[in-house]
Amino acid sequence: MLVSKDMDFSVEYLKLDQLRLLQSDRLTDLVGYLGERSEFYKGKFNESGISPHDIRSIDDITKLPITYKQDLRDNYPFGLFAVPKNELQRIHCSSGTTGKPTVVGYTKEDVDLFSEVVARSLYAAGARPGMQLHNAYGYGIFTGGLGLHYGAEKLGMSVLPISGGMTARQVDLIIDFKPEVICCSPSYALTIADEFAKRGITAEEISLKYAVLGSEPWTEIIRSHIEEKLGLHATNIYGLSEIIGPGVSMEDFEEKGGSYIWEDHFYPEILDPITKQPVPFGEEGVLVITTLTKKAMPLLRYWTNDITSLYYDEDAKRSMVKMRPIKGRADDMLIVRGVNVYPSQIEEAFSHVKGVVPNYYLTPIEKEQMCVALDIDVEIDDELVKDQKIDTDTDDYFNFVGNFEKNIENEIKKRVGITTKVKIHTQDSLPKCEGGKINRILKK
Ligand code: DLL
Repeated sequence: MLVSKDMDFSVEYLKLDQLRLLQSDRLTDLVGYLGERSEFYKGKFNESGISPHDIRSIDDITKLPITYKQDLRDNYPFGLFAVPKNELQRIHCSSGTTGKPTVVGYTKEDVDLFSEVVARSLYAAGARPGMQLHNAYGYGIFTGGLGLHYGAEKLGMSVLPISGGMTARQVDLIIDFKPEVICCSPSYALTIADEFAKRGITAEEISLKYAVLGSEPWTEIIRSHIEEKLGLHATNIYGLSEIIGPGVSMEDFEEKGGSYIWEDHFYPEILDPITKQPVPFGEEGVLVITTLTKKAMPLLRYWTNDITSLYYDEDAKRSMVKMRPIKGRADDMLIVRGVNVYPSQIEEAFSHVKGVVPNYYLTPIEKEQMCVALDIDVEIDDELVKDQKIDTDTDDYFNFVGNFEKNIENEIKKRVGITTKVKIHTQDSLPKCEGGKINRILKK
């Protein structure tokens, strides 16, 4: 697909055998490159008795060692770089909150690649050259702000680099500048949507047509709230700083449901979290990615810790593989009385109870370092309460609230298999996302 004279996205439509040939060529080149230039991978190859010559096609990828976040930490800050520092054009760090950050370096070619995959992602999201992007991702060492910025410019869009926070000002500028596209975390898009609603501005009056949302897990209930309140197509963008940043995988605005992995650059595998062996195609496991074309800090089989599965969609426009929405990071999994639970599963259960507003927090209750219960605070739609036509200080209201909470608890029990204690709150009363990623798990 030729988007403009210097932008050609036709690789997204390659036939599978041609794609595998491209990936094979790129992987063999990469392994040779790392064997010559990366002290870290030379060591890894020696340890596992591999010679770069053993890798002849993409099917040999499972012979290669897995790279973990701990490898980046152990080699902080620049130990995984395959180029000298004077060949770098940019440095980003992970947004991790504990310990030293993980550091990622980019050559000029890498920055170009980053812009290309983000431009492709924006295009899949519905953005087109000439449109304006309201970029509410954080600028700074986080890859979201600059990543989307360069990608949008590459696509030929104009960018308002507003960054996250100061919601009232965000909304003022959306009203005045009339951008067609917005990007931010899904939880921050909800906050922006609430601010429009508070001002009495309806979806039809808002200029935005497309929202490019990611950096945290989200489900269909959040999508439908955002789409309805802002009157746009909301699509999912995935990525992680270690691999490049946003733009590893992207949903198409006319398809939704799952996102293409730009596998000409990022080769995906799904491994079993315990055995670390590939699972049968289509089954769930940990997403592991090999960067086929990066120069400054290529990674072989990087263990993202994100849980998903791969699939092909018969009606898909492009030929690349898709992944289902990330269920969560393996670290975010709660074990409630022996049952494994991701916050996204609770969020999904909310969508089966009419009137739940997906602003929620989970508090695991621990006894002797085991999670024995889960308390849930979640908001209820004002309209649903108004429709009851009952005073809030009456027994009838008390019963209505009790029944609503029970409905949610039952839905969670049915779908997730755990017993929870749900407390509902009036709309807009729980803390909102102020920009950036939200943490929905609270510690008691
Ligand atoms: O969050 C990069 C990014 C920026 C992606 C803007 C999308 C949009 P990190 O801070 O390194 O990078 O965090 C990466 O965030 O491993 C996932 O656990 C989570 N994550 C990112 N995108 C999604 C998504 C950026 N669409 C970590 N769905 C990843 C679910 C996501 N989780």
